Amino acid sequence: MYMELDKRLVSVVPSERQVRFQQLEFYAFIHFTVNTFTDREWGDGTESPSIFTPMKLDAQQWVNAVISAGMRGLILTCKHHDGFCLWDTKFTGHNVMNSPFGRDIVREVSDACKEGGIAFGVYLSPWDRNCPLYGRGKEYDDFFVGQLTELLTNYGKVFSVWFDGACGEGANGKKQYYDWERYYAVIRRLQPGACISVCGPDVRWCGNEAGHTRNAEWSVVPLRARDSEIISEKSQHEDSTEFRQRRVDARDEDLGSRAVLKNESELIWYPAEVNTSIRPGWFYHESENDRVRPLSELVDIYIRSVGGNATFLLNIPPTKDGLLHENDVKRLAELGEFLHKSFAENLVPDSELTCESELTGFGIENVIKDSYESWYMPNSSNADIQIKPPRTEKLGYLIIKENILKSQRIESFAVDVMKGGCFRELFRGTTVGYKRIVPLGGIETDCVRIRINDSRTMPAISFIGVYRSAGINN
Ligand code: FUL
Repeated sequence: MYMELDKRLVSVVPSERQVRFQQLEFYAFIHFTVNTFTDREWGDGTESPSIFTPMKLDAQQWVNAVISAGMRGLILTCKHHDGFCLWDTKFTGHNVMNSPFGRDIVREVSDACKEGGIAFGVYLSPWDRNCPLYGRGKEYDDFFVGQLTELLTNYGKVFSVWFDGACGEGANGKKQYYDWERYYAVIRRLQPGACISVCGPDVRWCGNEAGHTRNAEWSVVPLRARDSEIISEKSQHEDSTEFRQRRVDARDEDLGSRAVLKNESELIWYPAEVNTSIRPGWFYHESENDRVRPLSELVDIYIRSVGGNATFLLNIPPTKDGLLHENDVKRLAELGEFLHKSFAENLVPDSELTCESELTGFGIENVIKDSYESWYMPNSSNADIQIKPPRTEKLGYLIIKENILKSQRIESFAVDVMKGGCFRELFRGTTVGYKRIVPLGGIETDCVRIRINDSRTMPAISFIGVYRSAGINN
């Protein structure tokens, strides 16, 4: 019934840079500026560089903590809304070199990321409350492009340029019309491998900062906005004209079902990123010293984001010393340990794998390889896959991944486990996409069945993983 539509939908696939980005899965945000010293969330641009004294700053400590959590990248607020720059820029004196600290933090962090083998990304706030050129059109664009050029040429490879659309200028405030297309062109020229996130064409803001996720997360969405008025009203994130015309609101619950897409002529691959902080604020506040999110909450967000076809950007704010607080460091290590234990050994390679549907040339055994070269495609949009481990096990999680080079196809699936000689449905899901993690709650069984109930043409599965329960949280 949907054949023509489905064919069109699955023709939308990610760019190479989007695939590489998605494979990072989980990466850190570091919010650090004069706000850390003024105890605020938004600076007003009048802060003196003399207050910036993170004398114990150690970028390696940050990177080690990030790696311990299992994160694969780090995005640094090189300039937040207050305009204070964490690097040695020639475009403004309002920068770290004129503070008592006097060292180029972007240099130290990007070097530490390189050494630690994780990706490095830059957050550069378009809204700048210090720059006198802000609100003066091209003059500010020239300044902004100059800053962008410094960041994208002097600090090695960048995986993400994170553009924040927040702008708190009131009714009489300065109005700057950003030349987004020009910014994007500079990024494509200088760092063709970088994704432009949030106010940009490559990675979509999930629509909230609390860590909430959608039940069904689609990467294929309409190009244009439904109503430009509503989108700028509902979302703090403005973007180019094209962006403002987008027919989806970042906060809408259903962005990509067939019902939403059926009358859309222009579609794009635009995957979601979930961003939230490990603490109540984006910046560190002494009064919130002990308010680090509990492990169970972080695990839950991880499972719903990384395991829900999104990426997870978790903010950890350094203290006035320039170090991550010991509470945060401890929590990150706990999270890393949890993830490590929970996904320690995939039982599928030693299991008996069967599939009721015929194959179209790609073997079911390929789904243990987790590579886009080897995958499995049943010849119909429904399939039952059975996984029989050698012995009865208590199971923690199941992972299914689609080969996103073939777009996102699965619309609905279910997971059953064998109990007392018959299958019992344990989970009913919607989308799979890049990755779906299904909690199995420690259930004891010797057979798991995945039922793909509906798919936009034949499902292309690139990986299946079944894991023993680590005895915590699942
Ligand atoms: C928002 C900003 O206003 C916050 O300060 C923070 O940077 C967050 C990630 O984005 O729009």
